[in-house]
This record gives sequence, C-alpha cells and structure tokens, in this order.
Amino acid sequence: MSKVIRKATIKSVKKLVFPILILLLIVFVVGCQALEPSQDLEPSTIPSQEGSDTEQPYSEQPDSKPASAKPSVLFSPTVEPIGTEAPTESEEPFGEDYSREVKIVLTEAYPLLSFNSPLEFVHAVDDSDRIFVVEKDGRILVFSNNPEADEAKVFLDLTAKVDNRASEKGLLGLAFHPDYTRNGYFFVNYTDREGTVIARYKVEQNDPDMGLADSEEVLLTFSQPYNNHNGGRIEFGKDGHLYIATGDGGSGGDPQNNSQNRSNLLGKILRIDVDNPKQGALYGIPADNPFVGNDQGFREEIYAYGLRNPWKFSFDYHRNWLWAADVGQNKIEEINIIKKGENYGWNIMEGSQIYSSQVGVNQEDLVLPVWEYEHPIGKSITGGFVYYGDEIPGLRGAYVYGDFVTGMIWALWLDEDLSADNRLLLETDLMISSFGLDQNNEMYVVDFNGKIYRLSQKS
Ligand SMILES: [Ca+2]
Repeated sequence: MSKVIRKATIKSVKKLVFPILILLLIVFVVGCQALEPSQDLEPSTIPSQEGSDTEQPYSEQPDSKPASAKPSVLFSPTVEPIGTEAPTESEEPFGEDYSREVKIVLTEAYPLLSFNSPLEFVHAVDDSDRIFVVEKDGRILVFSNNPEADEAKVFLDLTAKVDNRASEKGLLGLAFHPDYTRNGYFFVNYTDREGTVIARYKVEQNDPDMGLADSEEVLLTFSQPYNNHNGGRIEFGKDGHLYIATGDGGSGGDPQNNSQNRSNLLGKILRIDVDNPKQGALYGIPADNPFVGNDQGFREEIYAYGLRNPWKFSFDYHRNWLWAADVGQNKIEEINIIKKGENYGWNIMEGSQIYSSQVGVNQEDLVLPVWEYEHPIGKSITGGFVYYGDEIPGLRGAYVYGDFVTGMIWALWLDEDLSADNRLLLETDLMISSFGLDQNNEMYVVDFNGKIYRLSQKS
C-alpha cells in the first residue's frame, strides 16, 4: 500500500472553500455594522492558542474555546458543512436512502443520569442492552439503555487503586471479553502511582450488575515517565485479541523518543492474546504479531507504533479496518488506519508535516494520516466509530469523530482507495471525551461534564 495515502485534493478544495465562506461572513457582518453603527459588535477574532508543549486531551477549560466558532443555538448546525464535495461516483453500499447530506441533532440520552468525568461508553456483548460508563476516578457504572433510566449502579469501584491526580490519569478503558456471557471476564486500563495497569476482572455469577473488585488479575504493567499521554481505550478485535492504546509517555514532543522506540510499549497500539497465556504470564503474543521472534529487543506486544496519544481507536468490522485518532502536539490532529507493523510517524512527523528529524528513520517508511485538521479548528481529537446503525441512514459508513476542545463533530467517509469526504456534522459546547455505540450500533457522545447525548437524524 502506498505510504502517502492522504488525498491532498479534497483538502485543498476545503482550504479554498472555508476562507471564501469566512470572507462572505465578514462582508455580511461589516454590512450589518454599517447599517447599525451604534451596535457593539463582538470581535470575531479567534484566540491565538499556540498549543502548549503539554497539550492534554481533557484538561482544557471551556473558556479556551474559540468563541467565534460557536453557534448561538446549541446542537443545530448553523453553518454549512465544511468540505461538501460531491460524493464519489462509486455505488453507495449502504441502502437506497443513502445521502450524505444528513442533518444530525443531539438529544440527552439519559436525562435522569449524570456522571462524574465520564471517559468511556461501552455495552457488554451479552444482548442485555445495558450501558457501562467509565468514570475517570475509577468507577464503572451500569444502567439500562433507556431514556427513563433513573439509576446507575456501581458495577466496579477501583477508586482505591486508581491514580486520578492528573488530567489524563484515571480509569481509562473497559472491554468485555468476546466470550463474556460464558466466562464473565472484562478488562480495564487504568493508571496507578507507578504507571499503566491492564487488568482482568470477573463479574459476579449471580448478579450481572456487579463486577468483583477482588477478582483482579494484572496482565500487564508499564511505567509512565510523565503524567500525560496515557492512551486509554482497550478493545477486542474480531481476531479475539485485545488491542491496547498507549501514549508516548507524556511531556511534550516525546523527549524520551518512546514512540519510535520499539523496545518499550509507549506510543503504540498493542495486541495481546488473553486466552492463550504463555508460561508465567496471563497473556500470550499472537503468533502473527509483527515483531514476534525479533532479535533486536523489540517488544512483541507491539502491533503498530509511532503514535503520540491515540487514546481512542475503534474497529470498523464491516471493512476490518482499525481506526485510531492521534492527538497532535502543537498543530495537527490526525486520523490513521492502523495496519500491522506500520510506523505512524510521531515524533518525526506531526500529521503530514515534519516535526523533528531522526537519524536512522527513513521518512518514506512512515504512514501518514488518512485525514487531519489543524489548530485551532480543533486542538485535541477524540476518535469515534464508524456508524452502521439504522436510525441515521445517511450516516452509514462514516467515521464519526470530534474535538475535545472545540466541540466540533465530523463525519469522514473513506473509500477503499482512501479518498476522503469529510463533513462537519455539528458544532457543540461539549467537552467530547468519547463516542460510544449501543448494542444496536446507535451512536452516543460523552460529555466530560457529565452528560451523554444520542445522535439522531433531524426530521
Ligand atoms: Ca502520525
């Protein structure tokens, strides 16, 4: 596969269209001002926010958002979607109603429930239509997927173990074993005072709403040199293996060069086999992991590397693609299609641009993002999922993602040849800490401030 896979044409069109829209807006605003000279006009400046070296995915304050990018009405697209290029000619595979000119609204999914710094929205693979919400401080809450749900039970409380004392530390990931209905196993990713812990727990046999706090089996630990960039999501692939997102260890610019260093687990997507442990461990290495049997000291858990903080990834099971959104440093937020053994560039590249030079790495071997956007359109990408639900036919096949800092939500259609059609769905005031799917593949947005919203089609 070609290493340079981002299509520049669409982006350049976008780059032209957006300034023209802005120019028209300015002309309009100036015109209005001339008509009403006494009226004070809000300055339409976007704050110049140079990303700090320790840009963090969920520590930004709401008031740091570019105010002028906000619509006056929440949850209603007040600007035409950016990048409305005509869809490609290829036959639409997702049904007759299929049109990408879809209008989306968000509604509060569980008005009677609120959460304390929620980071994940997961359903158990057991057809029970329950939702599990991961709270940063170490609790997992469970409730019925019903707008009238008025009680969330504590499924697991790890607050005594979890070190939550930095903006990117805490309980970060939850995944149910593909055979959960039989073995009751679920897996978590959290930080403690030493670093990252990947652990297995078991559900109480007679109470599906109670995880057993004393059932912990630690699979994997690794230290974190700095507080930030701890990755987050863990998820099982169709291959039955557990995938784990790790960050580069933190600070800014990856000062320890962890992401390019395959002798550690930082700045990677890992893949482990939790069902066939090797001797003396609770997991094994899948036989076809890319660095199995290497004699260079590379960690065999590594599936892909060169990532900065890909704290949200997800599988597109229809196409068997692994999507990972990688939070940028100072300039560029990126989306990658992760393939086995590939190097996604950080910290040599930030998105498609050179960040630093490094001896011994051939730039041609680096895989560039399939899509990227620059600051200050957004400053911390939150990866979502490809939508395959029934309620929004026009969204089928789109990778839905957002930005934690600016609250924007987009849909990205990617053809097999990786040509991209990216559209703005919504501008919100949410601090988007995650997207989630229920068992029917309907999509939700998690607001770090405590509420969960459901995507639906505007009638
Ligand atoms: Ca990259």
